[in-house]
Amino acid sequence: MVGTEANTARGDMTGAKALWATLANHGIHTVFGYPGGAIMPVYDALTFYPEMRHILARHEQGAIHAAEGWAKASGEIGVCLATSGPGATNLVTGLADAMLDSVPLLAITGNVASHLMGTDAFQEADITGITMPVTKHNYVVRDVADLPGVIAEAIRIARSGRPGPVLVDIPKDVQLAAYSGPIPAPHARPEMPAPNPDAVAAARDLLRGAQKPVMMVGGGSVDAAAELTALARAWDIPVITTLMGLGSFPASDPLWLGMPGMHGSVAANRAISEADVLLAVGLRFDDRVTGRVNGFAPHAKVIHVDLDAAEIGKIVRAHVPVRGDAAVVARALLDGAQPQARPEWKAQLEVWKARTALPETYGAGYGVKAVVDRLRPDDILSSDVGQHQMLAAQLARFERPRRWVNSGGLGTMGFGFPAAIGAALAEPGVRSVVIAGDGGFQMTLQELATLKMYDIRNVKICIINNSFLGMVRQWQELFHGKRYSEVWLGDSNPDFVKLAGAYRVPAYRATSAEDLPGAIDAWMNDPDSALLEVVVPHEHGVFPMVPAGAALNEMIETEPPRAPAARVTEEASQA
Ligand SMILES: Cc1ncc(C[n+]2csc(CCOP(=O)(O)OP(=O)(O)O)c2C)c(N)n1
Ligand SMILES: [Mg+2]
Repeated sequence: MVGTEANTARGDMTGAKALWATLANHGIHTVFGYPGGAIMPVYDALTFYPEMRHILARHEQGAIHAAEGWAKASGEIGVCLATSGPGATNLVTGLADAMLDSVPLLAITGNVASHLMGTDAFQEADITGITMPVTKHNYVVRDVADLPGVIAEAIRIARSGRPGPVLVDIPKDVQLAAYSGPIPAPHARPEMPAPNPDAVAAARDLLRGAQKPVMMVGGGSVDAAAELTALARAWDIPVITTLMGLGSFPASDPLWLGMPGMHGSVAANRAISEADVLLAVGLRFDDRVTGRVNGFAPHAKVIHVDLDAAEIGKIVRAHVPVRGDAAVVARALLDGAQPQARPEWKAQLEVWKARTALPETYGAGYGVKAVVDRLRPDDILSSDVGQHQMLAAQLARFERPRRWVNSGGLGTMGFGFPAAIGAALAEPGVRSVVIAGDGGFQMTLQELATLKMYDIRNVKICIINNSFLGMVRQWQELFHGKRYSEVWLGDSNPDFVKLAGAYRVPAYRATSAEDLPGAIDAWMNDPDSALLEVVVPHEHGVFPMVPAGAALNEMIETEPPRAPAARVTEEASQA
């Protein structure tokens, strides 16, 4: 038995050692975390498992976003550790993030000893109570005999079906207790249930009769990219990729229409508004995608394919519900594919596609485009949250899945940089590029130290510095009479180049279209991880934009002429 071998090689087996042995048995060799009193036995046991790589973040939020970045780039489960109380509560944002984006994640927390639980002991927090709504499942392990089995089950739950975060809370005495049982092997991945053949046949019939079909693929389609691409080409159906689905269909294919929703492309939003059949795969119709729901796809019969039955019909009526794995359903629909000549629909789509305004003058969009144009197909692009994120999603051209790492559902500022570190560790051979805003970068910038500590050399950080909480400023400009309220950062922003220097991370700066190419070259060619600050004008907006509460076909396609500058902005431009 594996447990017996481990006993002789590593001294007496304890709950804490059994935890590491179980992780190792599951092929897990990298974890992200931060120690503390209630998880000290686990950290002590770590010294007996040199094959485990523990990445010490500088904040538990950094650790969990790095674990998410690892998972989003590789498709493998991300693992993070924290101590009780404040350590555990610092994981909450990351758990909520992983829950909304269906990220397979295992979070392990220490807790106070069993006899102290419920007494308001030092650093005690009811973390299973706190995280119940933001985890797929969570556990308190009360008996050491259960510990390895619970870890194995938690990994299975996190990975299987629709993935998600699972938290296991382990009281300190359970970590220390002697363990004499076996170390479990991984659970076999459960077979996906076959989709209902009648539903597949009904979907096929709808596609056959469609005059204006469109396919829309989301985060649940990334591992079915090959099958879905073959399906779209075989039926000759144009494809829209949501923010979470970017890369599930190659951007270079003429059938690609871009991203839908609030900052989606003209082609994607108009196509949805005109379509007669919408084949939606692995997506949950987030309100940022649908706009006003009763104006969403008003002419379309909707085929909704999803693994999670709870998503089907939740927001948008599904005329043909198909519960199943995206790849399996795509293969089923590939049978009997009938490409049809639809010259009018194709011609209309080309007209809309031509209404893609690329940024021509120096600004946030110009800077983002200059960076994403330099990406190689294998490079991973992460982003933080805000205008720069929407610009990156609009302007990057992904050819394959799992190259785009962002916080889609929760919209977590501070996500991008630590996620890029996790992605860089998952794939040391590729460049892990992150685009962040001057606001969000300051939420997790302490992870610059993590880059240094592990000599991580493939992270390229780009900060689009518009001196504002730009996305909120844009809403205030458009919908609050340009009354700028608590969004100006300019005077108090750090010197980002000096800041990087303080962490001994090489840094470069561009302030104009003229010096941007040279700065990008120097930054990209630097053999180390490096930071590039792109200083841009303060007030560019992101367009197209569907105002909150409007329907997709009510989108504002291009930036409206500016109203006279408000007082704070005058101050800003003098700064
Ligand atoms: C943790 C968190 N707090 C607040 C917000 C609300 N929010 C969304 S975008 C944004 C502004 C982001 O500013 P910055 O990072 O500079 O990016 P920019 O929009 O300027 O590109 C804010 C405050 C958020 N998404 N996440
Ligand atoms: Mg900003």
